[in-house]
Amino acid sequence: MKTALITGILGQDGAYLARFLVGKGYRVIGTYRRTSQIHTWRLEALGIQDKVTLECMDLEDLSNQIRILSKYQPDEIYNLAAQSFVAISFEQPIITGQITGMGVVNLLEATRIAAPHARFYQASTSEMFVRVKETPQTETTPFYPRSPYGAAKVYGHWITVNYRESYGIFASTGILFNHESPLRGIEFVTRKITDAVARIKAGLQDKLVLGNMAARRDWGFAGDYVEAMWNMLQQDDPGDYVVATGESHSVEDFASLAFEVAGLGDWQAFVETSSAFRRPSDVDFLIGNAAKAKAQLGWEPRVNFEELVQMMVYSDLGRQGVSLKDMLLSPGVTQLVKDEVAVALHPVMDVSEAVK
Ligand code: NAP
Ligand code: F7E
Repeated sequence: MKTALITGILGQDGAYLARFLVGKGYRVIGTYRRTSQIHTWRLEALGIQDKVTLECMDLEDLSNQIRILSKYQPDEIYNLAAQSFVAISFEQPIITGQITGMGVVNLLEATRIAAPHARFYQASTSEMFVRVKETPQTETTPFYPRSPYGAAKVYGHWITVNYRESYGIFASTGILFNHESPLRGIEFVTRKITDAVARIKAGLQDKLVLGNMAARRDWGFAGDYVEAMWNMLQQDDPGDYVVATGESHSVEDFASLAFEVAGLGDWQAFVETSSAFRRPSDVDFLIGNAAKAKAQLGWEPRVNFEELVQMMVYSDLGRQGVSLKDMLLSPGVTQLVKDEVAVALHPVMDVSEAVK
């Protein structure tokens, strides 16, 4: 049985990756940082909280990491932990650099010292491109980050490449474009929108206030993207891979479709904008070219933009107690969407009749 260690297991990608690896028969060790409360809601939603071993490990503490890697001797290490919210990185640039940047070299050092044969995955990001030099972006597009988060990730990316080239560590990076899900953190724009849409539908809120609605992103489904991470570590050689859908939509497109899916009509009746949600510098337009991942990993996204919006809106409607039966039975809703809604909702609502 192979052992995988996932940092950031309590985050969105950590939970989906853990579900995927448990399904493949791995022993999964998931690490989390110490906070006053361990939030395991994502693992519970995915039904795997008792199928993984949780260990407290902070990306800032090298000695902690050496002890954990020595204890478990993982075959694969997935470094998903980070201060991952771009907006807050402008307010907390130093801690972002320490966790999202220096945290990577800590874990690489721990790997070199305590588990040098482990295969290592680093969560790189499209936020490294930003002031884009080429459209769509590929593995060879030059980086030009425009946030403390993006700058920290560029360091994390290059130090991973450096450990591969200097010490022969099997270290790969996935340059992932935005990926979302019903388990996305509520601070990110997609989930902020779908949560607000559900609350408006349930009569708990009447407005949604957003920032830059013209920003365009290449949005995919997290459940698809974690499979690409695993695939990268199964190759004969390590490498760097862009993972994206190749489609770009604006925040306005996302909001407009979300209100439509919930049957609320015109989004403009509910949405306001405020400079409070604008960033000192933003990313206007990103779109990825995942041709290398397709050719070498055989990876392709299964969930399209409309399905992604649907699964997020329906999950949030269910969380607010709105009946979903008629919506889920409508012919435009695919089985994939129904299945993910059922997963996201099973702790709070049984939608089994509607998803058969
Ligand atoms: P997420 O939901 O924010 O999860 C990140 C996890 O890292 C959280 O569980 C967080 O703990 C943990 N963490 C933060 N600081 C830590 C520290 N000092 N030590 C140990 N753990 C710490 O992010 P995600 O969306 O799953 O993304 C996973 C990774 O992919 C991140 O590295 C992110 O930067 C990167 N990425 C994400 C996207 C995307 O669109 N989702 C795209 C490209 C790259 P708490 O739960 O306690 O906060
Ligand atoms: O913003 C605009 C905002 O915070 C998307 C992280 O997973 O993906 C994520 O970073 C866009 C930006 O994600 C609001 O200005 C408008 O242009 O959802 P977001 P992000 O910054 O793209 C990358 C790939 C990562 O690596 C990151 O870890 O939406 N926007 N109004 C807003 N954004 C937020 N959060 N809130 C608003 O009200």
